[in-house]
Amino acid sequence: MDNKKTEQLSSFTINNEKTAPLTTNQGLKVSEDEFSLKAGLRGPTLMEDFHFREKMTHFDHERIPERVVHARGTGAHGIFQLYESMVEYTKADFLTDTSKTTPVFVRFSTVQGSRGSSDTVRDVRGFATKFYTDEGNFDLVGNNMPVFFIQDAIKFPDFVHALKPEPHTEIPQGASAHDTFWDFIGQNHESAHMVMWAMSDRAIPRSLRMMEGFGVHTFRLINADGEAYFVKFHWKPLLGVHSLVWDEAQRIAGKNPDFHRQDLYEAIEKGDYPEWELGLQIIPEKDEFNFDFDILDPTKLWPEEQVPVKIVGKMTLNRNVDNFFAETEQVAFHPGHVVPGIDFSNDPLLQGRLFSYTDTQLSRLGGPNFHQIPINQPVCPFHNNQRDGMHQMAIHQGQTSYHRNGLNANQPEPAPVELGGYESYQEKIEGRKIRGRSESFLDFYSQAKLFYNSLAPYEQKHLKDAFSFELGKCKSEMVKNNAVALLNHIDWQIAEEVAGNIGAELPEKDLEVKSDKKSPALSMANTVKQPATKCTAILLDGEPDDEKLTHWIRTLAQYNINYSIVAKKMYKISPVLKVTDTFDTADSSLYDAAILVSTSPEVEPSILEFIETTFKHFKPLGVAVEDNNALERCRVVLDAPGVYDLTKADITQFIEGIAQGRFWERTL
Ligand code: HDE
Repeated sequence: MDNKKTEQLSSFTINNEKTAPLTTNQGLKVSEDEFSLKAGLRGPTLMEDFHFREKMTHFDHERIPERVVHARGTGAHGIFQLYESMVEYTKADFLTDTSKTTPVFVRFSTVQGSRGSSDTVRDVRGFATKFYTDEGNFDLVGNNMPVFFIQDAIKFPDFVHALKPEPHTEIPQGASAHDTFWDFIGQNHESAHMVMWAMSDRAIPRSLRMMEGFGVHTFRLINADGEAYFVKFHWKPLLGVHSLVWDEAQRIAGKNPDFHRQDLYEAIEKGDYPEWELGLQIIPEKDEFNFDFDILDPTKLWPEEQVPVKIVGKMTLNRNVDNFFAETEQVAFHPGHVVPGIDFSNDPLLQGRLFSYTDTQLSRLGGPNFHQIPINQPVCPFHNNQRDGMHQMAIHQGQTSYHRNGLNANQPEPAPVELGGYESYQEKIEGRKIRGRSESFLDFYSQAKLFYNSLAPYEQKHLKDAFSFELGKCKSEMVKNNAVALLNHIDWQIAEEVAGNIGAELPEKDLEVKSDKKSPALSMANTVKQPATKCTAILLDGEPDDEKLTHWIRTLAQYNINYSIVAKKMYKISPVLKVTDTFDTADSSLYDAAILVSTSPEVEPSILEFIETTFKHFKPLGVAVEDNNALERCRVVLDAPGVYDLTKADITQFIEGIAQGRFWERTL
């Protein structure tokens, strides 16, 4: 189990649940904490009030700078278990010893918005994992999309400035639907592939538990004989990959901005531990140039049909944090945190990241000792001659703090490679010092087309709608026309449709890349479909039939489906059944499905919108109503796919509908 990390985290805990006197930070017991020291009961507060000053000074400094990007996030602890040894490819201990269980901490995030922004905005999701291995921390700092917007790290500040709220207005929050972002995209066609992912349903995940993760860059694995392989890392969720629909995502952003964070927290509290399998795509060094793309280019993926994903282990998130700030906010990831057997490639985006992540912590976490914060400490011992600095927590003992010392027998001493010392891969490098881009990085459109070709028709429609929405929010004609011009290199039909929707110039024909290649793994249409851990609302209008309701609830529970009983007011239906939400507090967007039970001759008007949006968002709907006309008023078609008349159909048919998730074939 992850005991080592758990023990380490609890080594400096202060538990307010224990009975203890209130003291100052110097340990002085405080006798009065509600009134400041004054000259007379109605007089001015005195400077002398050291307790007031200490309390207020600490409060004034409670916030630290949020992350420049990925500020909005949530995290959890867990474990990683290897299925089979990867000794053929790597000497990394946690990837070769199947008897080991490695503690992990994962932080999921959005990219654009600030710390308080909504969870369900259209954005890339960060998926950063810290493996606390016995050989040191390995951080897999990835995203839920397999490619990135730019090819060279030097463009990252420009890209992020364009993506973030615009500098003159600080608008918009948590959205890329604005001029500077699309201006950047129109001017930088290397973003073509990634912007297709960002406009796809992948950018509005149903749950953090239902997203894939990707290391994005090409890394290296090195085995004990010093042989190297190129590798890409994948996380595959056991619950499948599922998304929201755009209208629903926008509603949730208002109804429950903490939707994803709450979903993850509650699933873990309930024991529905989310799981992902770790997959590796491996290319032997000799095959480096055998592909029609450059494997060092971070705007390219390796199609799974060409380079299969080898499933090697499983990660389970099984413990929520005790304190959000101490753990989730202070965790510091870094793609440069590697262990023996894992090394870098020359991907110019990765190379730049290797600088940025330590640098950013200096201002965010206030100095060079952030590795001493409990969440960041490795579980194996760490010793070196680094000393002092802001917030030094350790008391280093002894006289020497320099390497090659005689006074302390040269301790701590570098470890030879045979004893686990890290050795960089001795790649042969030749070349001229040059600022430039390799020609092999210049095909911007083929994989964008591959992605589009691989999507199901409804996914393609959502993608075109997303482009039309985002560009429709832009004000500059030039920005819109340039973005359409980029789309036109990928697919004329997308460009034409989007141009028509947003009033942009109609693009010239025949500039698109010609290819009908597909990679089925890129579509979410064939993902795992199952009902467990989803959530249904049961709407009560009038007195329900207790027996039937109990039967439904028991069956839902058998399939591990969550439910809320929703009515006009909260009340106890029976000793075991309780209404937990009202028509005011609940909203259809917060559920995967709904059942309407109406025993009154006319359905309560406040439910109508709930039912209408459930249907409009393609979700399963069970109905047991007296007044079928009411359904028509909600624009629900009773014989439409995914609508179940529960006066006739069995609840298990509705549950199959929950497993299916969405009924895209419904037309309004
Ligand atoms: Fe990051 N990125 N990034 N990034 N990134 C940060 O580090 C950066 C990139 C990713 O939950 C920052 O601690 C540069 C790709 C995640 O704490 C910063 C470049 C991928 C997280 C930074 C990239 C990522 C970050 C901000 C281009 C997917 C959140 C605060 C060269 C593979 C980690 C921080 C967490 C965070 C720099 C591009 C993923 C500023 C310079 C590509 C998941 O250092």
